[in-house]
Amino acid sequence: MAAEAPIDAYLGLGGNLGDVAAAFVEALARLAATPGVRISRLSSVYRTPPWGKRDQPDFLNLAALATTTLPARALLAVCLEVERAMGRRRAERWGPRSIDIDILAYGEATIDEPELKVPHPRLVERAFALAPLAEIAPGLRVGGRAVADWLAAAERAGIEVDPAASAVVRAAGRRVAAP
Ligand code: GSY
Repeated sequence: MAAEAPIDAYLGLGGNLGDVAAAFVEALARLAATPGVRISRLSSVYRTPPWGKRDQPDFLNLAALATTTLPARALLAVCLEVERAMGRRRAERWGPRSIDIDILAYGEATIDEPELKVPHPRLVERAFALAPLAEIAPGLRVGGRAVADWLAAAERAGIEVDPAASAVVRAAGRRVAAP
């Protein structure tokens, strides 16, 4: 079932195993090839210290605007299928992973279901998700506050744009992203 009008959904991609920039490129191409999903904006790629479990490699993170006619649950199923198709490895909670695709926001909807909580429940505490999201949607309101304001209040030590990974994804993004 399609949503009535296109919705601006914001996805957070992250990973810290293998060639993460290449994984982002593949994931974005798979998302963009999905009927009802258009990747219309991409942030830079950020190198970010691991959150939760500290003794693991730095992550790369980016945010993507997916303009979609899919309902939120169908979009979640697409994200999980892309992760599965890419053979995501994740042995432990908060541990290293090759690719992670989270729905950070689905328009301004609030969804609280066992399998899907939107906005992402830990978004406002996670500078690694806020920094890329603020680049493409600074005014997006989450919990009554703009993303840029959440980021300004967040601890963002060690979070930096990765120019090389950003260039790789930006070049590929020109092929998959449709404004
Ligand atoms: O869903 C988030 C996966 N993840 C990350 C991440 O993407 N970036 C950083 N910096 N730390 C993380 N810890 C987990 S779990």
